[in-house]
Amino acid sequence: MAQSNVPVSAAADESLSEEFAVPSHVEEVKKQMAEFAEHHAAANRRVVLITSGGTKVPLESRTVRFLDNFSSGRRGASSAEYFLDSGYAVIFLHRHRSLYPYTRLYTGVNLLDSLKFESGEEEPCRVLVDQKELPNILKVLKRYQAVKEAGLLLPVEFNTLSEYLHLLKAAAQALSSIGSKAMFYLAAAVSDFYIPASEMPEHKIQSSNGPLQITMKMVPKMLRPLVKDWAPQAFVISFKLETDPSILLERARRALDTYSHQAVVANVLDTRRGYVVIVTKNSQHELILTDEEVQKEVEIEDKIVSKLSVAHTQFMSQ
Ligand code: 9Z3
Repeated sequence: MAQSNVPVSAAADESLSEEFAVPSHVEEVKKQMAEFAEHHAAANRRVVLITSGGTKVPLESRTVRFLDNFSSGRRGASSAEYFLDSGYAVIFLHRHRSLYPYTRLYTGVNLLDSLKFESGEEEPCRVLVDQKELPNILKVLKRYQAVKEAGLLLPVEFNTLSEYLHLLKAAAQALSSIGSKAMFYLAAAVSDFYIPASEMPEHKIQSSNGPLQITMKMVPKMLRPLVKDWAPQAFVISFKLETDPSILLERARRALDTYSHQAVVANVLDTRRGYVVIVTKNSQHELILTDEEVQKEVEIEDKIVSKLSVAHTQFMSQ
């Protein structure tokens, strides 16, 4: 593969360390991720790094207010399960409290409504699960425990935008040693804008000062250094979200042209659970859930992951 001597992305890389505080645990997490990746690659397993959830951007350094976005983390959490079912080991880089593999299936449930204790005088008595309240709990629990015991899922949390950016860089560097066995599946909805720490008021913004005007800077694009410098042999998938379907494919193609990675999963906010397009340099492939599939509770992530894992196999054999 042709590589330039000077990293194309040095500017993005520099602004990352200058403008975003480096989290204190980043080196420790990087080591964990590198060991995880090497262990699984040695067992001939592929490793996918999934990013998941939204980001919060603070408006004050002693933060009272922040800008957030809609992402629930469902795409990332359900995809993690399908990647595990397809034989991948998964690093799950997710926003704190966004949806999590397996537990996501029970987010609408009040735990206390699904438990009861065995009647009787004896203490301690046993607590029982009402399986009607937690559908498929036996199957899900078995799968969750098997994944955990086999050490196939490495969860890594982020809270702030700075943490996300530094942990993604650390992950990319940690996975570079396993070359094309690594996949990046960048499903997180990361803010494009932020207020630099040096320009942020320390204290709560006062409404008595009248209407608020803020200027935000552009968040550096991580895809460029990831593809060019940090993990140049990896199979890289980004996601493109729009609300206007008429510009979706053009934007997805533009991202591919700009970053030269392997594929973009394009989706529209309102239809994202049932329709996506996988765009590559030479193709575009629609994935749609039929009404019958929706009835049977098939998830579109099942289709996305099978399509991409086949494409990853082809990529590795090139
Ligand atoms: C996505 O497009 C994901 O599919 C969703 C999933 C965030 C829509 P949920 O978490 O939703 O299941 O509720 N992720 C990427 C969104 C994004 O911000 N992409 C950037 C862009 O479109 C490029 S990296 O410009």
